[in-house]
Amino acid sequence: MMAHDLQRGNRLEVRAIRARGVEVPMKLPLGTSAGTLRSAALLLIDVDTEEGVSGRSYLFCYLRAAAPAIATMLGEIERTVKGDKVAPAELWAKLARRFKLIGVQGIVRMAMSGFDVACWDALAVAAGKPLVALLGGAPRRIRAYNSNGLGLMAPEAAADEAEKLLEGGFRAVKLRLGHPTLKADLAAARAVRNRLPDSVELMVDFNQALSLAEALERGRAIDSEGIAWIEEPIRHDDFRGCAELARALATPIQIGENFSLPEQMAEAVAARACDFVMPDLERIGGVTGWQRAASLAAERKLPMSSHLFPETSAHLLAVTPTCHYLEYVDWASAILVEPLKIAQGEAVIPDRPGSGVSWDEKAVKRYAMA
Ligand code: SMN
Ligand code: MG
Repeated sequence: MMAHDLQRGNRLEVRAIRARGVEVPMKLPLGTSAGTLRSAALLLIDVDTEEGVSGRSYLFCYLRAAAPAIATMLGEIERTVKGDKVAPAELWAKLARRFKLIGVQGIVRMAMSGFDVACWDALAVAAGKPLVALLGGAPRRIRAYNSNGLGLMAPEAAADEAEKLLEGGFRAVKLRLGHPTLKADLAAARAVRNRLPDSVELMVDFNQALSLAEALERGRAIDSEGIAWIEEPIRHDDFRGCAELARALATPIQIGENFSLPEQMAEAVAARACDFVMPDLERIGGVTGWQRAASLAAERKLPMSSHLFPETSAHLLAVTPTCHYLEYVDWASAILVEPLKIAQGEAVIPDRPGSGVSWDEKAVKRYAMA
């Protein structure tokens, strides 16, 4: 009903899409089992409308080389929707038809998602409401875990870093695992768990490092270590394997950052692949895709967290029936006029029009990709 009203009342028309790449250093390196990241390649998107309102979003490109490729896809999106009404669901459908042959996946889907998020921002700005209000909620605090740093590292170094990550009042942090041996994973998890107060939750993320047999073995070893969830222990799309782990292990299995659109999430959920879900804004299909993902999670009563993009995800989690945790990373803070605030370990949704994302142009210039 709301989407319908919005589209009827809304007069905005797409004029142009601008995209710029920046590479911001991470304060703490992110050492995952699939490689170490020391900087974040972000693509900043502005959707300009004929009415003078602009909507903004950013994408996390993983690889610097992906930024110009995604920008090129945004050029194709602009050619496809220029002059159309800013009606996200209709724009998504039109673009999905346009990209049917290449496939709505990979960077095509990321470009579409980034465009969708910027369109929703424009609608909220035009309505003079925070995004959360446009979606039927109200600004509130969202419990967050600190996901900066805490990569694959030696046990004592990990424990030291984990302690520092509690600054800002965080009561949950995430440790990356997937060391060469079970022994090393267990040592890192134990060192961090023992250093943190009992009231602090500790999640672990394998980034798909393990075979199913290894995951069963390491999962059983971790089961008695007081871990809040085991994330992506095996290939992200092995839903049968994930379901076996979810059945065998006491610790909840968390997946979702690799769900490609709500359709794939529906397959995972149907396979009972996990206990918790954590869709990613740029892979689930932007705000439009997130809303369907939230419905799927609600139907199955699955606690739902976010992956990256804490600024927009905070608005979305506030209207997600099974809202669980916001994943907090500070990567975009370097180029935002008003970085997302964390108070007592909770994200504070800004009470101003839109998502609150706007560019600090001086910083954008400093970190601009060549
Ligand atoms: C992650 C996120 C972004 C880049 C690499 C790894 C990780 C997470 O899986 O969930 O934070
Ligand atoms: Mg992860």
